[in-house]
Amino acid sequence: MPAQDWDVPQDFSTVNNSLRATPRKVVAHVQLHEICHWAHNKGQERTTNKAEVIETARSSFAQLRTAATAVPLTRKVDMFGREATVQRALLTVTMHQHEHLGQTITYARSVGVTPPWTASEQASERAHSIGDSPMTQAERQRVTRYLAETGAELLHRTRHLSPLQLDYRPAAHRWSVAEIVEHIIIVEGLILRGIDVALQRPSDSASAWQGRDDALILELRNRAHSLQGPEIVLPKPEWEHADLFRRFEVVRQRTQAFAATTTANLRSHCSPHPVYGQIDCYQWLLVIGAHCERHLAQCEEVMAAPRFPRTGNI
Ligand code: NI
Repeated sequence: MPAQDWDVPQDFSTVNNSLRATPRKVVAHVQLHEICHWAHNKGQERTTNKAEVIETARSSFAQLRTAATAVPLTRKVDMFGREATVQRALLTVTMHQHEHLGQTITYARSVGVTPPWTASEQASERAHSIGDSPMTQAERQRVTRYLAETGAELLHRTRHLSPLQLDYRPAAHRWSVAEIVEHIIIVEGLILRGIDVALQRPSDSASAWQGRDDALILELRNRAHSLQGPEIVLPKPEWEHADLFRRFEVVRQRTQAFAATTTANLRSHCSPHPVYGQIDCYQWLLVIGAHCERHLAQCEEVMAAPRFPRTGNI
C-alpha cells in the first residue's frame, strides 16, 4: 500500500514521543515507524547504512512481536486519528510488510540479485535433481507415507485390546501381542541408532539391494521365512500396556520426523542386515515399515487363535 494513501502525521517525532511506553503506543509506533520512517522519514535521520537498516528493522519486529503477544487484540487504539483495534493495527502492519516484501523482491531481481529464500529453494531443487541427491521427493513421500500408514495401522489394530487380550499367548513359546509391540519398539530404536552410526561413517559400500527397494520390502514382509532375531531384540516384557503404546508413538514420531526432514545422503551409507546383507539407510527406513507390517500380520495370527479372549477387560 503506497504510504501516501495514509493520513500520515507531518511531525513524526512529536507523535512518536507522545506515544512512548505503553503497549498501545508500541503498536502505534510500529505503524508510524513502518510508514513514516521508511517511506516519508519525517523528523528522523535517513540512513542507508546496511547495519543500521537491519538493526532498525530488527527492533521494529521485536516491538511488533511484543505488542502482538502482550496486548488484547480487541483493545482500541488511535491509528492516525482514527479509532481501530490492536488486531486491525497488526493486520495492517502485516499487509504493509507484505506489500514491501514484494517490492524488495522486485528490486532485488531487477538488479540481478536472487533473494536468499529463492536461492535456498533453488539449491534444494538442484540437489534433488542430481545423482547424489539426498532424497528425491518421490522417495521422501513414499517412506513417510509408509511409516505413517504402518504406525497408524498397528495402533488401530492393537491399542484397544484388553490387558487379557494383549497378554494372551497362543502357545508357551509364542509371543503375545504386547510382546510383539515391545519387539517392534526395540527394533525401531536400534535401526534408528544404526542409521545414525552409518551416516557418521564414510560411505564405502553399496546396498546389496540397490534399485530393488520393492523386492526388499516383499522379502521382509514374507512370513514364510522365519527370522530369529538376536537376544537384544527379544521382548522382556517389562512395560505397562499404556506405556507400551506411548513408547511406540514416541519412537515412530522420531522416525517420521527424521524421514521427513533429513538432508543426509541416505543412499550412500549402508549398514549390514544379519540376513539380507548391506542395506542403505533409506532402505533401513523402509525396513522399519516392513518390519512393522510383518509383525502386524503376526498380531493378527495371535488374535485369530481359537482361544484368544473374545471379551473382557480384565
Ligand atoms: Ni522382528
